[in-house]
Amino acid sequence: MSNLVSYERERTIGVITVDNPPLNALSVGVRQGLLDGLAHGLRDAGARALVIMGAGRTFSAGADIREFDRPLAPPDLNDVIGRIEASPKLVVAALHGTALGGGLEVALGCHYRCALRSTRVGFPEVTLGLVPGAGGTQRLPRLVGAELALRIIASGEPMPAERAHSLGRIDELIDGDLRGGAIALAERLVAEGRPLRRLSAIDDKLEAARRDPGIFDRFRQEIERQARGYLAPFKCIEAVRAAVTLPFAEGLRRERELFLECLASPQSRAQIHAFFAEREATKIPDVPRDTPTRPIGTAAVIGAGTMGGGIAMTFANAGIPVAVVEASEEALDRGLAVVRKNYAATVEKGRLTPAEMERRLALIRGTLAWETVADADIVVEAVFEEMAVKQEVFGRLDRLCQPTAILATNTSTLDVDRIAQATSRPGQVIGTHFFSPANVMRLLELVRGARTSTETIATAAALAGRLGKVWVLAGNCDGFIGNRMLAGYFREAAFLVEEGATPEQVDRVLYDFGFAMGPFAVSDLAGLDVGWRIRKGKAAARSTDLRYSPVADWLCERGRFGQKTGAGWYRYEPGGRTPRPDPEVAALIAESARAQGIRRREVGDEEVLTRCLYPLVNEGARLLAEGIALRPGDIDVVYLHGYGFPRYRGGPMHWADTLGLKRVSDEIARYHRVHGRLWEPAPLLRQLAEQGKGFRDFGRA
Ligand code: T1G
Repeated sequence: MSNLVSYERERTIGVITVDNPPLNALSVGVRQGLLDGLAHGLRDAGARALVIMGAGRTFSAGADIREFDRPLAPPDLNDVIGRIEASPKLVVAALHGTALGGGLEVALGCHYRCALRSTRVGFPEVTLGLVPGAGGTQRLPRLVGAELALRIIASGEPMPAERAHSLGRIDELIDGDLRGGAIALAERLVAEGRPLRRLSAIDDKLEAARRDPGIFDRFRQEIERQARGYLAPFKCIEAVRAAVTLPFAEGLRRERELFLECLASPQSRAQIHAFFAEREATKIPDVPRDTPTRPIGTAAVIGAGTMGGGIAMTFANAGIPVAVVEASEEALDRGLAVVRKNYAATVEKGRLTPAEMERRLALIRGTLAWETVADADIVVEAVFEEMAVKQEVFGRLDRLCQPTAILATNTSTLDVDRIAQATSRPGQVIGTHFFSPANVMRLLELVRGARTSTETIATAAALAGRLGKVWVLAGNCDGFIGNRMLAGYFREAAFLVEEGATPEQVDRVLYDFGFAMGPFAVSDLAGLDVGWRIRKGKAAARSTDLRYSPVADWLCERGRFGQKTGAGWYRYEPGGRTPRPDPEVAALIAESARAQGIRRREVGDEEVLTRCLYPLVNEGARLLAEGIALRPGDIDVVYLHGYGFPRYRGGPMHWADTLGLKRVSDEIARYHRVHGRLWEPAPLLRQLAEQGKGFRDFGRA
């Protein structure tokens, strides 16, 4: 037996154990080991039945995703599962941890399944741009019916074992010793003479769908909106439809066709890139995994505004008691009322019980007494975005907080080092840039100052995990990673409409690319006054020789802040959120063009797309060269989780690689010739392009 899969018999039950840390991925060695283990069990005359289980923390997390960038080596997982299912001896799958993807498909090839209650089972393939490729789309419908199988497979969501048990996906829940429980179950099934339940041969559960083939089109319509632009969810529907309309063997062949089509798609490569980039982002070269961290038992947030309230909710959602400090009773009451309203809305949607809402609210303590921060292990400042205000707050916190407390700033653009200088503990100061709404958006930019200690970084990273955040470590600069890159995106959008495009054309192009909203609709949603205040703060420092579009300022001067005032780049019906083109805005844009001597012209969609997205790539290359971002994948993670970049494109840097950096670099050079200094190509981008490389090669020898 290989060291990846072992076989031993206990009484009359042969136990086949997969041991491929950390997650028993079904690598080629494991697949071969399963075949060998099965053959051993069938030869073992003393074994009347078999159990298949996983060692370590989980049954199996599925196929080894790292094998997907090369031709799939034999033995094929379908063959392995087919042999398990055809076994003349009864086979029980014993599940714990996560039985996902191919792992769950192996379990479905077994005749019975048992699991610890803590187990989660699911088909996450669709989140990788794939469909289950080893019989999952053919066997699951035969177990739970086509309609439920559609939802399970196209959602990619794992399911707790108890719910799976109620649906018949798991036959028995085991408490305590899984191995012992599985062996006992196998012995009982044999003693009772229970049949070898081969799902490939059972199709009574498909009758309902055969009588109502409309379920597939209804389901397609149901997911149309949120799966817009994605390929895999719709291929999942086709695979399940094949289970209903074709004999098993043909259905399996159809599934394999769909799987290979998805595997070869740029969408799957992008989503697999995102999967690994999210994990790579948590590896900081000078902050190893065993860096000591400080325990975070209690927190405090300074400021109960939109950000402060959302951050407080994030702590409460993680079960961490949090004090919220405000300057006035009125501001505090307003902030806490918003928190309660947010929770109530979640309860309304059925995603939180009233009891759980009260439990979380009880963890949030509003106060005007700054002394409350004295026992906090971390304090997150979320006050007005003005340096003087933040420095005053940090000086006060430094005096009031316990010596070991971490002082975090939620600033979105200001200099973390200057904030840290207001304290006697710069090593314990870090940027924690939450994205609004903080209790919903998963991205957290951790910003290391020049003197932020590795222990502080490690502690903040561990906390980010507890808060359910996807975090990326950024160096300290104006705008860190995300906002610094975003400046060019909005700048070019404003320039394009002065040159002849319209706000609705620009928004449509970015929407069609895959963003939920284009730049003008986003600005109206977020509020134009936010950027206006920042621009006014920097007006003195702005280079006068660089093109600048005043239209956004003009809109703000007219009180057009966006949806909240009923008008911004678009106008809105009272209480409405549908953007409507506004002739008044078109006139302002034309006036700005005239004042700058810009001759308006027809602007094509391709130019709109590249003029808006290439600045992200160009600035991203600069961030890499400056060390503000450690990896191109880190930048992609920021944009996927913080800015709604479509996941099936992989993020701006991955997307640029799919275009080829030579093309991107040449087009940026052309824009540089036409539009001047703002389009100065980043040296790293040009260098990679000249070497025929991609960002994927950055940092590799
Ligand atoms: N293949 C290869 N590596 C994997 C892996 C996998 N399936 N799953 C995790 N890893 C690596 C991961 O990159 C990280 O590496 C380490 O393991 C720990 O992972 C044929 C086609 C199971 C919920 O999509 O969702 O089966 O950074 O940090 O937080 O139909 O891992 O340490 O070097 O995520 O405890 C379907 C993917 C595959 C599951 C555990 N399966 N994994 O989370 O650990 S396609 C999946 C996860 C398939 C079949 C189809 C999570 C987890 P490193 P981690 P975790």
